[in-house]
Amino acid sequence: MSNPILHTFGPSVWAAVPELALIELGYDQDDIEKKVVNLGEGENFAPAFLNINPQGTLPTLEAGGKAYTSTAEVTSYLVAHARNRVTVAPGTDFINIIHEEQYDPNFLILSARHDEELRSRASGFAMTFVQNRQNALAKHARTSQSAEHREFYDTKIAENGKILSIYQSKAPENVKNSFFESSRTHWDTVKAFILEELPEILPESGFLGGDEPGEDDFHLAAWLARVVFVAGGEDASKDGVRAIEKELGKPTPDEVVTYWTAWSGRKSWQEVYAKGLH
Ligand SMILES: N[C@@H](CCC(=O)N[C@@H](CS)C(=O)NCC(=O)O)C(=O)O
Repeated sequence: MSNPILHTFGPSVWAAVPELALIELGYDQDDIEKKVVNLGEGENFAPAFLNINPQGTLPTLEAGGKAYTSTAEVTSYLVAHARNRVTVAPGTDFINIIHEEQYDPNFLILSARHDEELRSRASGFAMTFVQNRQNALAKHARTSQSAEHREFYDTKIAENGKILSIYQSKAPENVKNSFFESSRTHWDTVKAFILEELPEILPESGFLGGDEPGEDDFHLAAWLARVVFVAGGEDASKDGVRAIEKELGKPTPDEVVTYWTAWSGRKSWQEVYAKGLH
């Protein structure tokens, strides 16, 4: 039987979860074939990829004639099929929580809370990303192969197009203001999670899964790395987490610093974030 195929992309937050897991679980490089789907070019919107994962998201894993189409499914497959019977603490309900839309780490990159932040998004990476996605959606939606994904394309073109029109200053004032409002709420929710929820659940040392990272930790590590990155952090090493203070407006909770420090000593973390946080 052919090896499983992991559809992945270096800068993707959620694809980092199975990337961390593969290393922690002792997979060899040739156990899994990797296929890069460039999200920055909207390659995930190609009908051929939607035929595998109708949501068009990464990570996606094809294994044993089945497609695993969410981060949680992909990662639990990898945990269940680890080489040499490496075992880690199994995932808990925490995985569902960290994937709730209110904590979506991807929205942070696109969000804008006021005009100045909007100008910065509209003249930087976010604009290129949103524009490329809209172009790719329009291109693929025109092809005959896209017919069975019509609803997907219509929804995505409308959602992404709304953000594009805000960036291009073409959206009505009320649409722009409600985007500012939802961006503020989103950041406030993420900050409250870091300041109030995480200190309650993080251990005094080590990981949620014990002395070694468990399944929950793979998800939390990638999430936290992304939030720190959006707050302006690049450095994955020991003190890198402190970049989040620009957003928190207060010291990083000790539990979060300790947790980050534990990850920063792992080979998996050092490899996945070798070129900096993302
Ligand atoms: N809830 C999904 C979210 C996955 C997700 O949003 N992945 C991002 C990359 S980090 C993606 O593929 N986005 C593409 C898109 O939304 O167009 C999961 O956990 O698998």
